[in-house]
Amino acid sequence: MNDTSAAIHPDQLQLAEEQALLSIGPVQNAYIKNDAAFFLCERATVAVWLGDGVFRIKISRDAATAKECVPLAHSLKAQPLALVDEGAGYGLIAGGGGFKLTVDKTRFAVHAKTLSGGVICADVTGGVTLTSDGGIRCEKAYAGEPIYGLGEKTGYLNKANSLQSMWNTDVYAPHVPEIRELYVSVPVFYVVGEEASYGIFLNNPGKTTFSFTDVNSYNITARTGDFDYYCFFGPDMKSLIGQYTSLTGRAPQPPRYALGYHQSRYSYESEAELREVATEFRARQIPCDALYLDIHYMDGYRVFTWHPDHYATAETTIRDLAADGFRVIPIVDPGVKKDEDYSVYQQGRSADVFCAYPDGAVYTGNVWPGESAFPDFTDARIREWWGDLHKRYTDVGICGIWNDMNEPAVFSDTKTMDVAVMHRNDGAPLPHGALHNSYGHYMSQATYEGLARLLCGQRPFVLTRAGYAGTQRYAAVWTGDNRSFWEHLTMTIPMLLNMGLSGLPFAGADVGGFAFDADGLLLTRWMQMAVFTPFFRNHSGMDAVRQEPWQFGPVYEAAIRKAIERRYTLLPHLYSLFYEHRMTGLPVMRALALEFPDDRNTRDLCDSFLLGKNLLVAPIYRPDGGVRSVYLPDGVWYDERTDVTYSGSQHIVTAAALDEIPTFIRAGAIIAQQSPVQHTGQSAAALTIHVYLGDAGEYIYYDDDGLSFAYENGSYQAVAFKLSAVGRDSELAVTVLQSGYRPAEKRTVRLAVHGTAHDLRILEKDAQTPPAQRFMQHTLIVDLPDLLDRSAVFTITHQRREESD
Ligand code: MIG
Repeated sequence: MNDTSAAIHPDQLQLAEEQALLSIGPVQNAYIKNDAAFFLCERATVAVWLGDGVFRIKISRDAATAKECVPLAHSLKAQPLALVDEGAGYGLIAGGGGFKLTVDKTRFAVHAKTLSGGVICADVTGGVTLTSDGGIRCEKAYAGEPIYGLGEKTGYLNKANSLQSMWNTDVYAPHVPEIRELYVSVPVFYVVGEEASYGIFLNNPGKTTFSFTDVNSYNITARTGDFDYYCFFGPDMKSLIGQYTSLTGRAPQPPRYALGYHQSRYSYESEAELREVATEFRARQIPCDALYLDIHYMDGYRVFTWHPDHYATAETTIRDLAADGFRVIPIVDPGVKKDEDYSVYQQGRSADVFCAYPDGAVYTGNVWPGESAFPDFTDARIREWWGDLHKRYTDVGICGIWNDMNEPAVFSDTKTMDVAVMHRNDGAPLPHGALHNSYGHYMSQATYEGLARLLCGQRPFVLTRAGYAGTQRYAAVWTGDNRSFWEHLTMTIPMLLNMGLSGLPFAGADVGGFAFDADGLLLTRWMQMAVFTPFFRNHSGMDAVRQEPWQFGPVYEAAIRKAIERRYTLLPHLYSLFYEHRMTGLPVMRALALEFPDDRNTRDLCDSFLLGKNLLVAPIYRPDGGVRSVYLPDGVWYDERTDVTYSGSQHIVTAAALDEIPTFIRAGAIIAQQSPVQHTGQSAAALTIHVYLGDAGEYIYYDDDGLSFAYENGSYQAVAFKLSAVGRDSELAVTVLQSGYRPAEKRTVRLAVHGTAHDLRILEKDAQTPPAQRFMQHTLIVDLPDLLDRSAVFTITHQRREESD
């Protein structure tokens, strides 16, 4: 019925029932206790904390406590409050907060204003309500500003006019715009106004909905639990992301191999097949750092086991592949097969680790291994138990784990665990329905922390399908079962951009598409785009055509090799961007709206993106002809392929042959690149700092050993570059910020100066003789072996060629 027009037969159509909403009533009492203000309303308690540029409001049907439902990386630093009775309302201010809240007494509502009176955000009067199905709803005034964030969602970039819902779900059906719930839920969004912007983070891992479809207001509903939200504000989206990630945390520096090219398939079914794939990569000189083991490596899909025939000598294979520069990353699902003879199940039963109903009966659900029990990752003791099990992997040389099915997915009508199951939740038990969206997050935490303990100082790598706000602290995320459709190549861009804005910098989609059949052109164009996405893994489903880089013949293979090599040349830049993320919270892959907030043309733009601040990627995302339009924002832009420049604030048309990727670099850019390698275990022969003249710019180059946690104690190298104009000339200031690491291997270090004039010359300030310099086409190349080792200032002059020669 639902699949035909009968679904919209007039007799079938019923208007969605309006929720009965009940105001939480007037404020009956207000007081300050410790660092919070409490407002006791007729039907709810509201607690308020004020910090610097941020406030937290927790609306509870009963007494409110300060405890967060999912702990944050850093809690809000609450400031001492002053509560003033102003007649119709209360005024609430904090010392250095820079803003004031006004609380309406008769029909509870909060207005947040800056001290100069500008409205930050405001509840509509009586807009805080209880829903008839047990939820809490908050409605705020809205003027149609663009909305960004909301994590992993289909559709385009700007979520204004949309309805979104958070409930981690395993969605194999095609990811179309009307699908509102995918694997990851990050309940954060930004309202970006022309003058000021604010963000709201609702820390509630139950089901929550966000509706931006009305004209003068939007509303947010939490179906279970407290309505516990943070509102932060700032001049622009960058400052909001900084605030959001200072609460929920930032991603650690990934191990370098995690940024290389990864190859996966459901499944490489035997050691022989896995070795064959590895051999092809090296024989064909296509760089690759990791190979994945999907569910067939296990014995009857029992996690932490090996298939007795197909992976009987896994340890040898893993060591051999490691010697050839490949990491092997096995899949681990949460479901533990209910099998009395299986040690993990036995241990789990005796250690009492599985999710259970309030009466103690263990919950089981059907997944790959058949009937299975699910560890209760909401409990620290159980996370530790699970983490320790990974010794079975680390003992054979594994250092990265792929977590799948952790929504959790269950093959049942509801697609997930029974919501009545009671989680331990570190001593504050809550039903699954109230914690659902955090299950995958806690599983990633357990996996990450377990690996960190077992790997003796090496950085773990965890890839997860499900996640929540803060999962960036533990795992990279991939976007699940997309399809080999051009539409999905296109959709990947806004999806990953919003994930980045939602604090998840390390994300990627199955390159080439998971389900359905890719072809050579689609795979090539998708690879070319994915070179610039933070996580870069080709993965495909069991009944889809194979899509390793060589599967569609030599012409496509050559184009794909070139794309993957391009990825490897960009590794120093990517690595530096993860450092920038750690310092600022900014994503690696960025919406143009983030970097060019004053340019209205960037508001909805998502057919291109930036890698960092200045590298604009305009992938070919349709099969028709390799030509597209590109919007270049304000500034001067170099076509990276030719160094031809364009002035910005205009659309241009660009063509890209099968092996080309349209990329544009903004004048003022400084970007570190290296010569390609076959995998990150090899050291590059050359490191080049590219400088694009024509505007001012800054950059921090970052490097460390790529493997250990020594960077946390200063064993890293950070060098700041600052480009500025001095009259007609340019000056490049190099400042060593940290010199606690230096690569062991010898390599060439050089500057490549790109300019519009063909007559550049470089001289170190106060030096007698200029360094040896040459031109490659129009680019000035200067070998400077100690460029990263000492602070220096260079002058780049423009002079006529006759004089310089
Ligand atoms: O229900 O492990 O998204 O990447 O290959 C399918 C098999 C289970 C879903 C993952 C996909 C993986 C597949 N898994």
